[in-house]
Amino acid sequence: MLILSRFHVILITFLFFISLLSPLLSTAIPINIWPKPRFLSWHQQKAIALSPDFTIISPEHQYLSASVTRYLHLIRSESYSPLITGPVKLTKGYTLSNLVVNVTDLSLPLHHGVDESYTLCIPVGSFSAHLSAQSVWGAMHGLETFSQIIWGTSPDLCSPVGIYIRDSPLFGHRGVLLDTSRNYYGVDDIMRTIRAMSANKLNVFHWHITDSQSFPLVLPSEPSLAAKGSYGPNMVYTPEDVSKIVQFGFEHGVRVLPEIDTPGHTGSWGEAYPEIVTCGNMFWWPAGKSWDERLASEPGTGQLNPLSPKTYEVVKNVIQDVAKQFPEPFYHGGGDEVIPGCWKTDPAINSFLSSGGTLSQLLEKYINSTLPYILSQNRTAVYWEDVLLGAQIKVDPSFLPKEHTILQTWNNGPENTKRIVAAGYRVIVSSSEFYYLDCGHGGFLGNDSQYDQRGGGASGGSWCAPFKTWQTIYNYDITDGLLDEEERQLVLGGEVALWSEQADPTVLDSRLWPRASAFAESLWSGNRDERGVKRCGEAVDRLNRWRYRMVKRGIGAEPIQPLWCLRNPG
Ligand code: CP6
Repeated sequence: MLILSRFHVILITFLFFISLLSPLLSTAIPINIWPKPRFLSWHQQKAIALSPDFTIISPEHQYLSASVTRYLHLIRSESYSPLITGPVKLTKGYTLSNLVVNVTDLSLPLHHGVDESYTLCIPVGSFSAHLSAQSVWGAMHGLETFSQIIWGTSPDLCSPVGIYIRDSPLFGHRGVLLDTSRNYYGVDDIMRTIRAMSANKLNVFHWHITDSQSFPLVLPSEPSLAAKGSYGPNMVYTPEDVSKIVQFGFEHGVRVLPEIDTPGHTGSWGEAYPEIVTCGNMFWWPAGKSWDERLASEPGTGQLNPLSPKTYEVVKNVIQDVAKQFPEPFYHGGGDEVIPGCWKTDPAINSFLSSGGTLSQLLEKYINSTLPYILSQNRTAVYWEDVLLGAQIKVDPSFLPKEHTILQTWNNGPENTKRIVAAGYRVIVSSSEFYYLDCGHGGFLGNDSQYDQRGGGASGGSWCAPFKTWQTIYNYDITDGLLDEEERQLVLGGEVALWSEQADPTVLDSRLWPRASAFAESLWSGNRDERGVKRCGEAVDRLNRWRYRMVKRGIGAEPIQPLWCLRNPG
C-alpha cells in the first residue's frame, strides 16, 4: 500500500490546483469546434443551462428558416461533451432562452465571394445569445458553430457564456468533387454528402456528373444520352432529382456546380451518338504500343469530334438544359486529358491534320464554338488546367477570356497554380498529389498490362498512389510559391476530389471524411497557430472528436485514433 507523507499530499494538492488553472493560463484554449474559428475569446470559462424551451429567433427566409429548424432539432437531439476539456464554471439562477439571428442583407445570393462571415456572442447575464451575419449563408455557418458549442444531453444542455466568436473564411471556394459516372451514387448519398459538407463549412459541391463510363443525367432536349448512356433506368438523375439536390444545397449553403466533361471523357455519349465520338470503346493501350502512342486517357474514353456539325448541336442542347436545371453561375466544361491518339482514329481529323491543321487547332475550334453557349447562359466557364497547359494539345489564351474563364489545377500543384495566375487567370486548386481522395488503400494495380487498367483510367491504376493522409491534406498551402498579393487574389480556393473508378456508395463517407474535414479547416481558417507554426498537432484531438460527432450525425467518417484517445484527452 502506498503511504503518502504530508509533503506529498501538499504537493499533489498543489499540482491538482495548477492543473485546474492551466487552461486559464494557456493562450490557446482547446476548443472543440471544427473548422476552428478565426477568432474566439472565452476568458472566464463560464457556462449556463439552456432553457427547456430554448428557441432560435430569426428572420423569415426560404432557406435560412429551413436551416434554423434543422439546427434546433439537432441541438435538442445531440448529446455531446463540453467545448473544452478543462473546468467550466456553471452559473445558476437563470437560463439561456434564445438565440437571436440578425442578417444585414437577406437577398445576398449564394454566389462565389458572397460574405460568409458571422459573429456569435453570448454575454454573461443575458437571456439571449446573438448571431449576426451579412448574408443568410454566413448565418448558417454561425448556427453550425453554435450547435458545436452546446453540450450535454437533452434536456440538460449547457452553453458557454462570456464567449465571443468572429469568423470568416480565408477562401471563398471550398469544394468537394464527386464523380458519379464511373460508379453511380443515389440522391440520398449526394444529399448526405452535402449535409456533411455544410457541417464542415464547405460550400461548393462540384458534381462531375458524366464521363466515359456512364451518362446518368436525364436532359429533356437530349433524352437519348441518359437513356442509352447510363448504367440503367434506375441509375439516372431526373430533373426532379437535380432540383431536389439543388434545393438541398441552398438549404445548406452549398452551391451545386455541374460539370459535363467535354470534349474528352465522352465515351458514354457514343451510345446515343456514335457518329460524334472518336475512339469510343477502344482499348487505350494496345499490346506493343508505348505510353505516348496510347489511344486514349482510359479505355473507351471517347472524344467529341470537333469537325462534326452534329457535335455542336448536341453540346448546345446539353449546355442549355444544364443551365436550366442548375442556377449556379459557374459551369464546368471539363477540357481535361484530350489525347492525340483518340482523335487520330478518325479519318476526317486525319485529313485535317495532313493538310496542315494541328491538334491544338481542333481544341481551339471546339472551345471557340462551345464557350459562347456557356457565356450566353450568363455563366462563368470553369475548365481543367489542360486547356491552357496541356503538353500536346492546348488552346491559345486568346480563346479563353480572363474575365469569363476560371482554370482548375490537378497536376504539379504549386507550379501549375503559379503558371495559371501568372497568365492572369483565376484558379481553383485541386492538386492530385494532395487533394485526390479516390485512391483506396488498395489503389495500386500495377501498370504492366492493358488488362490491369481496364475501365480504370489514371485513378484506377497506380497514379493515384499513395493514399493521402489527413495530415498531408491539412498541411498543404494552396498559395504556396505565390509571392505577391495580386497573384494570391486570383486563387479562389480549392477542391478535394473523389473520382469513382474505385469508389461507390459503400465507401463514399469513409473516403471523404474526415480527410475532407482537414481540407475544410485548412481553407477556412488555415493550418497554422498564432505563431505561424503548423497546428496539425493541436488539430488531431479536435479532428478526432469532430469525427465522432460526424458519425453520430449519420456520416460514416473513418476513425483516425483508437477510442482510448477520446477517453484520455491530453
Ligand atoms: N477523370 C477525369 C479522372 C481524372 C481526371 N479527369 C483523374 C486523373 C488522374 C488521377 C485521378 C483522376 N479519373 N475526367 C483528371 C482531372 Cl490520379
